[in-house]
Amino acid sequence: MVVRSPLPDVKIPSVSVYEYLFGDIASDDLDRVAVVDGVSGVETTFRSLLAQIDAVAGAMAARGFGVGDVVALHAPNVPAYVTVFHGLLRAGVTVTTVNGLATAPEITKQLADSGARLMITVSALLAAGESGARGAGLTDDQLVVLDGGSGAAEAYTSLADLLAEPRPAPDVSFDPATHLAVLPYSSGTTGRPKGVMLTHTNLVANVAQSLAIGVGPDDVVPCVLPFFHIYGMTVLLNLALRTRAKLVTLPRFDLAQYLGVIQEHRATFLFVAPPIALALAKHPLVDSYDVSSVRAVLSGAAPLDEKLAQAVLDRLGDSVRVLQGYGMTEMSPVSHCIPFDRADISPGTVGLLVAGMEAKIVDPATGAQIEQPGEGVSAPGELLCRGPNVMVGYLGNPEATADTLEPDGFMHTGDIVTVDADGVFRVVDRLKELIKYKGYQVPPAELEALLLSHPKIADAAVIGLPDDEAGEIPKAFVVTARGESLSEAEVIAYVAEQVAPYKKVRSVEFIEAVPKSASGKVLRKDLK
Ligand code: 4UU
Repeated sequence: MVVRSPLPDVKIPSVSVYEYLFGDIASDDLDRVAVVDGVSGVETTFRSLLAQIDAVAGAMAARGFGVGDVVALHAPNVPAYVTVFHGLLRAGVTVTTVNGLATAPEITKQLADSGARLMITVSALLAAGESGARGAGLTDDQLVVLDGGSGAAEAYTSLADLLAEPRPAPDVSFDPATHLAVLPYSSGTTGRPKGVMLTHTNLVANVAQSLAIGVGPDDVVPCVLPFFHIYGMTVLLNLALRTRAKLVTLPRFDLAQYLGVIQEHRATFLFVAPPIALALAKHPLVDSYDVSSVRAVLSGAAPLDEKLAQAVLDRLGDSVRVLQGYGMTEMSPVSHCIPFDRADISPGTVGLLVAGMEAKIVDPATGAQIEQPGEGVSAPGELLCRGPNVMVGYLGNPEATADTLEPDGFMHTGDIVTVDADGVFRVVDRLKELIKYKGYQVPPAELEALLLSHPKIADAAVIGLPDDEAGEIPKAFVVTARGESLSEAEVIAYVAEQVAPYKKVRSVEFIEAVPKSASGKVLRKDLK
């Protein structure tokens, strides 16, 4: 049986992201504050945001960028991110969003794979951004440094340069149902990071579907989860803009600064990953700040333990709603959430399918479909989802696309779930190899390939080890080459030099042989 969303259908207009977010903005909203820089306090109204988006779109068009071009955006959460991201989309450009923690080789891979013709970075990330871009063959005039114009970034075009040549936004036309808005990278259910093809309609649909979360025009939303990741992009950036909430940007997570922003700006809706939920529940610093303005905390990107959800409630007070959302980059990302007004749903669950979504639960061993029970809870099985927010496929990778998307449109999530008679889902396990460190994706296949490139390593496998603070930490099992010797510290250092910090191997065990199936697949369950 297919489980359908119990929520009323929402209208998904066939328009661009820009048109959906801003096309019908009320004149009363234009002078309201859209974005606040959480560090400097500088405010941007909707009027000024729209003017800047137009100017960026115009400058991009004047430089020859439009439909068919890919531009990489490599920046932390700053107000300029909002302007540039939407300026690029408005110009018809496809944006590939790059993790601010990525190393130069990681950036090079993404730029080359996505075919990006321009790299937009900031001076704080210039070292990795510059060498990553050069590695992919980009020249200096294909690099923009948003806050450039001085120091090491002197030579590069800056955002001020782009805004100083006010040109009207170009007239671009494309079919929102097929034109790619963004190419975020995700490893999906297996292998290395791949470009996830999301159309304008995918992003529009997912904002419309996420309205159930309950963000509104009176909300103040601190944006500490990164905009480059699909959670930050859809649920923070786009949902908050569409609902005319106020965004407060924070470039990195620092608990004191985050709490300070909550207090100073009277934040109401917190979007977090489980490690921030843990800090809100347990950290002594929370007592030193006034967080009484908060009315909801939504956790996503990794499992939120029921007890931790309760601890957040105990700390922040019973009138606060603790919610959970679930999804995947490949679903733009939200497929499930606990709607704000459904206080009957436990925050230890991921709630209901969002409007317009369908799900199947399948026994991974037999392929047999598991039925939704008339009462009680179903048996666990792999979740498959179908809906208007599901990706077109992986860029240039038809095999991975075919492995993930069924011909009937259902997509494999690689997560094990149960559902009850009311349509409430619970994520109980992960079938796929992906490791989540503080909600960040760590693809084992990528670390295994790196380990195998070490001359003293004959074979290797990486799994996620449960960890109270991070959720999971990457652990490597290493087979040392014959006659060689290697220490745990050497292995850790070798990986750490080449990957973003959150991907570091944090524990190593030396073994005789990596357990594998007859077909050569690593038996990760045996290692666990
Ligand atoms: C157990 O992390 C994301 C998306 C996060 C998101 C989605 C809807 C946040 C808020 C929201 O409302 O995307 P990816 O692609 O980085 O990682 C996807 C994987 C899932 O397949 C699952 O394994 O991250 C895990 N995951 C979760 N696991 C995501 N959310 C949850 C969750 N519980 N709530």
